[in-house]
Amino acid sequence: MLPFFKNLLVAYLRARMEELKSKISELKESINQFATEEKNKAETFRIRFLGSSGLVKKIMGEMRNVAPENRKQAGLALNALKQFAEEKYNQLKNSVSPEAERTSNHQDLTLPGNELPVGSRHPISIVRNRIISIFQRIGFTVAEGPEVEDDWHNFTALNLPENHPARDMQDTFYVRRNPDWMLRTHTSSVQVREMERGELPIRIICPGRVYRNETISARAHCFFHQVEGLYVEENASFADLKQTLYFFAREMFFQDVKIRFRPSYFPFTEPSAEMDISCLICGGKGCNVCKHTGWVEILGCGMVHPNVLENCKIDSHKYTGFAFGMGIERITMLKYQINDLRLFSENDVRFLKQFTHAI
Ligand code: 2NL
Repeated sequence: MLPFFKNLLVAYLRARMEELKSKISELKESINQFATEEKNKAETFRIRFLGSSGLVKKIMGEMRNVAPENRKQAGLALNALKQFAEEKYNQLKNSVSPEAERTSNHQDLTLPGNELPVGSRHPISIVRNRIISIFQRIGFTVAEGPEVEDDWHNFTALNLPENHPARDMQDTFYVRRNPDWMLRTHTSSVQVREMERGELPIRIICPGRVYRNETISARAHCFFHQVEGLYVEENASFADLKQTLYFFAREMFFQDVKIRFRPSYFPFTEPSAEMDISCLICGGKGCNVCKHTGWVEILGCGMVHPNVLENCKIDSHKYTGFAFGMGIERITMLKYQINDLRLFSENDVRFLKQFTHAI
């Protein structure tokens, strides 16, 4: 062959070889990048690359165009490509689809669980329910009544004198249409209704929302929640009151809690007292919560005033009774160390979420 033609042929074959090499590396790249949303990944791959009209088969045919001295090199490269494609195929065949993985029994039980978006009870509800269940265990039942009350049930029957400050417009929300009506200022009104029914003895607790005309702050709100209790029977005594409330404090807070009673005054009880428990935070040593006294006040109580019994047509010579009242917000604040009353009515999810696992 003439040297000129020979050179031309060599250049041509060299170019074909380079072309084949770059085709091989392109194909290798697309094998590597192979991804599909199709269900049968491995089979899709096989048809595209390894099948009788697949891309690997097709590129094998290009061997024909390769110069004899390059055949070995081209053959090695093509075999390597085929092997690479087969490996990828086996890998696809053996890999488990995420769908299959999700439904298989072979799950990694050490993985953290998926958090379900569960709601939570309001802390006031949690504490109210606990208070109710403690008293239910010693024979009290729940009584409920209207939130809009008349003067008799909210004030007069409870021995509140005509000029008592609680009756003032400043402290009580009256209904404009009828000044005899108001939003109840305590759930004692429910207990008055119960005493009027005249079924004795009485052992009830009255949880519910009550209203006071206050400027809203960290320590006061225009509504809050109360649980009041009433026990009326022949021979009910102050000792019974103490033991009942002692049991309550131990169940509600902790078993070796200490209690003390301080004399107090309420128009509807005589004698009246306030009950303190040893500070939950410092255990009585003195801290900010108990203002360094070692004690925190949790409720007011006393023996039902004879006038109240008589107002409800109960013979005060035959029957005696004790009563108590506590603010659920106060108990909740002590129990969970919450320092602002407004948190209870703002419904800030960051606050409410913290009670997801409380019961
Ligand atoms: C407090 C104090 C108290 C009562 C509520 C009551 C009810 C009737 C008769 C007599 Cl029908 N008393 N309730 C008695 C003493 C105290 O509540 O600090 N509440 C948040």
